[in-house]
Formats: sequence, C-alpha cells, structure tokens
Amino acid sequence: MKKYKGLFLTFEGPEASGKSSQINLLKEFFKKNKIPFVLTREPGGTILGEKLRQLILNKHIKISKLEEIFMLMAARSNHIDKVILPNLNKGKIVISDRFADSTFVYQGYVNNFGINQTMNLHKKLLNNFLPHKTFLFDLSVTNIIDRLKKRKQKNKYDKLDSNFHQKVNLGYKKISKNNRFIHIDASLPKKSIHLEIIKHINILI
Ligand code: ATM
Repeated sequence: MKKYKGLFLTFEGPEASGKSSQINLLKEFFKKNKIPFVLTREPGGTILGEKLRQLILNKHIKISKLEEIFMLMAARSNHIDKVILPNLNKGKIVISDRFADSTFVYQGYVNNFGINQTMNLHKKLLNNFLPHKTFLFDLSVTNIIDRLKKRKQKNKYDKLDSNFHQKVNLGYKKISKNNRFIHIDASLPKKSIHLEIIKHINILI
C-alpha cells in the first residue's frame, strides 16, 4: 500500500455488527475535520458492482458457488480500477464496507470453496490488492441473532441460523491472524467504538 498517496481501509465482520453505523459516524468526523475521503462498499461501489450485488444477494436467483465468486471478483476488479485506485492516487482515504476478506470468509470458508483457493484466486486475478488496515468487528453469535431479530431479513445471507453465524465468525478468526487487522469489540457502545476507530485512524494519517 506504500505506493499510493492515500489510505485504503476496510470494515469487516458478521451481520449486524454495526459496521455501517460506524462508517456513518466516521463520515461526519472526516467532514468536520476536512479530511478528503470516499466511502464505498462491496459488493457494489460502481454501476457494474451494484448491478452484480442485486444478483448476488437476491434470494430468488440461483447461482453456483463458482459463479458467485467470479461475479464478486468481477465486481471487485471494476471497483479497484474505477473507484479505489483513482481515489488513492488523489491522496484520499478510501473506506470500503466489506472487501476481499468477505469473499475469503463467506465464499472461501462458509460456502466451502476453500480459504486458500479463494486467496489464490485473489492473488492471480486481482494482484493480491489488499487494504492497508482492516477494522474487524467481533460480535458473539448470541448478540448477532438478537440484533438480527430486531430487523427485517434483507438478503440471502441475513438469516437467523446460529451455525451460519458461528461459521462466519470462525472464518474471520482464521483469516485475521496478521497485523493488517484491528479488532473491534462490537458489543461496546457506539460512541466508544467510534472513539477507538478515530484513535487508530489518527495514528495512520
Ligand atoms: P452487507 O449487508 O454488509 O452489505 O453485506 C452483504 C452480504 O454480502 C453479506 N452478508 N450478509 N448479510 C456478506 C455478503 N458478501 C459475500 O458473501 N462475499 C463478499 O465478497 C462480499 C463483499 C459480501
């Protein structure tokens, strides 16, 4: 990441872990402090990516595991070229709500494609392009399910199945054994999580 002027940060974690509300709080912080930033998400972030997102997350459309991975990687390739790299080259902070780690966990581990196999594809197809740092939101399965019960099911991965969430958590545990990851206790109050994230960002910029 050193070769880019900007900073690429991603937010990862299980469903209902509060990533999106923290990204919103961060947006206000960047605005207030006049820090140039771009917020984006995966799957999505570009016209092509958002169209693929609709297909990937649609409960009624049957796609195979391999097709899903190819669609995610196609969306990611477009996202990197059209949004992430241009903004990093302008010196901005790029924040993505999910990125490649989600594929390693959801497709590689949970859907059994294989973590290593998925990482190898990422290396070959996307030049192993990874974030500078990743905020990983840790939340217990009980808390995930409690929070999900309070909201409507949004997509095919948003389900109240404790085995599924357990596997997601285990997947994240397996891939996060290096210092790119900053673990966030997602059960803490919103405000203290926000302050913790800002503390890290102030060190990085
Ligand atoms: P968000 O709700 O955080 O936007 O995520 C949408 C879903 O996309 C998420 N599961 N849920 N709910 C995980 C899924 N996803 C993958 O399965 N693989 C990926 O590579 C990405 C980026 C997301």
